[in-house]
Amino acid sequence: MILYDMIDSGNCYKPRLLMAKLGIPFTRIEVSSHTGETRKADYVAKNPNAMVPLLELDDGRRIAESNAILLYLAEGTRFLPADRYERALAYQWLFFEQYSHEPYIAVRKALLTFPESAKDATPERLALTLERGKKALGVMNKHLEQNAFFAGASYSVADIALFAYTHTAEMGGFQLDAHPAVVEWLKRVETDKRHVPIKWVG
Ligand SMILES: N[C@@H](CCC(=O)N[C@@H](CS)C(=O)NCC(=O)O)C(=O)O
Repeated sequence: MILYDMIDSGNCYKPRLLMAKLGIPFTRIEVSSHTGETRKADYVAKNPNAMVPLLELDDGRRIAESNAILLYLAEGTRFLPADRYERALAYQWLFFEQYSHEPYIAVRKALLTFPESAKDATPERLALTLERGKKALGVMNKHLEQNAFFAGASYSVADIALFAYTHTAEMGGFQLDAHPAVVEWLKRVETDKRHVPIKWVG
């Protein structure tokens, strides 16, 4: 399989982390938004939404959207709960990550650290992303005060999706110390077997 990838992207880290844990070999092709490669015609022909990650299967079919890629790779493994309710919880947290977490926590980090995003870092946008990102961390913390992981009793794709940008949230100006159950969960994720850091390239 080929992963069209961007090394410092949390969305791209999600499939890299799962493939590392599953021991799935893959070819990595760097397509960086920093240099505009995601918007070049040959890449847009592969993913009309002009974003990474994109997984290309051995038969040439492709899957976009990091969480859809996670679900594809996790099918039949310990990373997707077999129980119907727990599987629905995994979906719940994947949708939460994309609608209530990533647009604030990932975006605020990009606004503060990507030179090409500096022009978009208006005080209003920084204030909104801070408020909504803190809310998301609060929701996670409340869940984790009662549960070790997000979907049932064990580590799943939901933990991978939420770990991707939570572990670097401080780069976006969020204080993780204010969310102690989140800090404990980050340690649990980092010590789960075959964990790799964000810049692991296979
Ligand atoms: N919802 C998408 C979001 C992917 C996304 O935001 N990718 C960024 C890198 S983290 C990107 O490719 N941006 C392209 C651009 O800004 O031109 C997913 O989860 O895969």
